Amino acid sequence: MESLVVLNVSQLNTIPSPLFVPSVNVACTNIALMKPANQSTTVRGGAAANGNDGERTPVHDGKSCTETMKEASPWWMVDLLKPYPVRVVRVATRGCCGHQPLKDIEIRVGNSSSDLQRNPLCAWFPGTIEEGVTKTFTCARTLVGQHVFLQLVGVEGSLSVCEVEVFTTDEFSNDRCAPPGSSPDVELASFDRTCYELSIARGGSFLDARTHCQKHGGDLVHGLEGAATPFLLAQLERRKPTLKTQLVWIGATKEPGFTTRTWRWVNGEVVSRPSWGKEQPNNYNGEQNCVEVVLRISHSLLMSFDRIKPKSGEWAVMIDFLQGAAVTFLSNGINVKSPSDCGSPDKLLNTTISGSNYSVEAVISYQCPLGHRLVGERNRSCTVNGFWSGQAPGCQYVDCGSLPKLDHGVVMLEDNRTTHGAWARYSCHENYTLTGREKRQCGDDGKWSDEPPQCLCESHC
Ligand SMILES: [Ca+2]
Repeated sequence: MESLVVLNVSQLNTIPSPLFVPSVNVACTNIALMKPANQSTTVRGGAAANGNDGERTPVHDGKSCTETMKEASPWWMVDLLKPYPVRVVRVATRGCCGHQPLKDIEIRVGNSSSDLQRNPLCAWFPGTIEEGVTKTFTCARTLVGQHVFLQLVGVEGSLSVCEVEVFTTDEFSNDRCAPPGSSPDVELASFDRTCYELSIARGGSFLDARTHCQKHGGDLVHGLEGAATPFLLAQLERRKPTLKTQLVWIGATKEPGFTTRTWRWVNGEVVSRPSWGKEQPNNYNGEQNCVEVVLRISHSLLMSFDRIKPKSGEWAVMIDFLQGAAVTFLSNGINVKSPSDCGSPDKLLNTTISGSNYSVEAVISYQCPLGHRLVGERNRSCTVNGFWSGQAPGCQYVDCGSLPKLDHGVVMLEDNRTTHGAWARYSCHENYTLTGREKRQCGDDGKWSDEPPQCLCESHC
């Protein structure tokens, strides 16, 4: 499964985009992969989750693509779990026959999960999209949002797609997360610029789990907060059929001692508000060394217990994913491969970039055509994370207009222009002296600098 995609957007572009015209290859990561998905209705095995399971096959076969019932303006949605700058969405359509092709599709990116029409429009496609193809849509401008919607607008029909990929330059690609010499059964996922390893095919004690994670340069998953928890849960949910076991160690233990109630993450920080499962922790008959936590966002997390006798007297925490017996585990903070460079930087219409060194710590600068002002930061640097700092600046055309004539003198335009950065030079006729500034420049605000000078009489005027 590819995790890093190099898109030459100018080749793939299907929708005219007035602002974003990338002329370079931009390394993008698919951030829709296995995130929570939803749709207006579901029929014939066409679950919303089929739309971002990483399989692009155009043959539905009752399980591979999404499908809604025939209805007015059907939609499909993915929750990216945090807002991302989104620019490219790629849709694999369903193959020939047996289902109506997509027609009049709209793609929206925004932060409203309930009122999809409130989200800004990324792209639309009037007419019918070919069957069994992968079509790339480029947002007219970069949109920052947590939810990406596809909708057949004003159409009475059934929405069926086989894979939707949402690309950003703002997230690690999984291949940056791979520990050296990792085996093929290691599943990687990245979120919020943190790499996670899902050791779904393994089992063992808390200590086994922790040792394994540390060998891979990380530790058992810890410090869970914010959207990282629903992210990991969604990852596990999607892998349910392949999980060796149904209980998952996470990196928290109770401090030793009978009276203490303090739980700590493996990095030493206190677990501030553990959300224990029902009747947990209980250390039933002194036979348990684990306690289940309930992740509040899912109805599928219920209590259960394992049968491992405590060895150390410490308790560890597991996500009780489903009822089960043995233990698998998650790891985070694994060694992220240090990137050697940031790849080609993105740029907006009209801008040019000087500097061709894209390695870490290199600085590039953006230029605008003559007569335009630069909007944003001129310079960007390649950070150690492998991302360019800040945002690509834009260019705005500025014209300060012609200047009034000067009494007893002349005003000359250098380069014969009145646009941004242009200079006007004043001079006086014979016997007159110039008072004030000799030169004025067209500035960012569309106005000439300073006040106009005057030509004052010396004598014999
Ligand atoms: Ca699929």
